Amino acid sequence: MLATGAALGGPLSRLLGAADTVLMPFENGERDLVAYPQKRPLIRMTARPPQLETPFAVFNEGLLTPNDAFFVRYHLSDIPTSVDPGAFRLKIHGKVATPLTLSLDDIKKLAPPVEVVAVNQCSGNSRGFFKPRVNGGQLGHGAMGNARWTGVAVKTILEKAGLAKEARQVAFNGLDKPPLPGTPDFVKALDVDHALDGEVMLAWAMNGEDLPMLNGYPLRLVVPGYYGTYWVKHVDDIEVLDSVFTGFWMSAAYRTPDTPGRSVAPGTTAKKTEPIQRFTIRSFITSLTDQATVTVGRETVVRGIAFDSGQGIREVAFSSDGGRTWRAANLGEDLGRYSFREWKIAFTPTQRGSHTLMARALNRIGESQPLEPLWNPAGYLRNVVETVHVEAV
Ligand SMILES: Nc1nc2c(c(=O)[nH]1)N[C@H]1C(S)=C(S)[C@@H](COP(=O)(O)O)O[C@H]1N2
Ligand SMILES: [Mo]
Repeated sequence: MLATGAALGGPLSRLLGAADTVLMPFENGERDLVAYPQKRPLIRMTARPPQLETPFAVFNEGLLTPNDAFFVRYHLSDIPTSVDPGAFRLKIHGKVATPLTLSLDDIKKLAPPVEVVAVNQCSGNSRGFFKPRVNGGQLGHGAMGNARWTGVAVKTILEKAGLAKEARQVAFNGLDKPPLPGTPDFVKALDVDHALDGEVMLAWAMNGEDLPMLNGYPLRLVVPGYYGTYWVKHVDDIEVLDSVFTGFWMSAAYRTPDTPGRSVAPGTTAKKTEPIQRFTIRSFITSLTDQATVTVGRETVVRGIAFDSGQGIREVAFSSDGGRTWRAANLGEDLGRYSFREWKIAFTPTQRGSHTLMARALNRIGESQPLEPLWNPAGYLRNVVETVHVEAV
């Protein structure tokens, strides 16, 4: 199937009804759907390293994103494809009283496991919609997922090692390696206070099962409310530093303008930047896709999801007239403040023709989504109110 699709070329294979490509709604949006180990067919953005996006329909199936549908993001091509759980060791070193070398069994026995339902989202999720366009993976809305994570608080590990007084940041490194000596290794750092907050954890399970290899087996960092770039996969090295970490992936990459809204005028650059931090607040309609048809005079229940950086969703407003009037949706089950929150609302079109549907979330500290997109050079943080056009017949 796959070889045929590739040989025939995308548009033709779509005509023939082959299900092996999808078209994202922006320029150069054609992508292959490819199944990797432990994964169902996902939208492939790059092959080396694998970068896979979740088909958006998955977000309407349930609040937790199944492991085999969860997106995959890597920077470096030398990624682990198998890890021996018996031989795996995690090192904790640097500004600590007692450097540690822990096996997976040691780690699982450190303390009763902690659990959180939390969204992992790439900073560049939805980058393909930026206008003007920006460099980087041209992603749709599928570089996010919500899972129940089980593991040990990083606090527990750091306290076992004993932090030195001068400890300032904690750097996390994983098993993936740069393909060439000159390429900087993927290492991310958190301030000590953040690493000690009891929420940042090293997870070994996702939705009750071992992490899929492509999502960081056997251990990954979970940083609730923060962009995926901090969620280091295959973590085997934790170094406590007495200074601010200056590696490439903190000091040059994954930075946003140090301006209100972390945005600049489209097409311009920022004078000052800072490391990317927490999620912006977002919401999506998941039950209806663009160009779907609805029936005049018949009630349609519109469903969607909302999330923010952990303040908690207070309200989701829904509009079926392009933002002229809004009604509050009903919020669904609360799986915790870092989770997707479901919302639903009844919609009965009274007139034939096109309807512009929108959802806009508000959180407990008054943050909401802008009606006009904000812009930054790296294409991060998109959270404009999204629209879905449906046809009432
Ligand atoms: N070891 C390692 N961890 C990593 C990365 C990486 O390149 N290497 N990419 C990060 C980025 S930018 C994102 S968005 C998330 C994606 O997590 P996922 O692949 O499990 O969906 O992993 C993060 N952790
Ligand atoms: Mo990312």
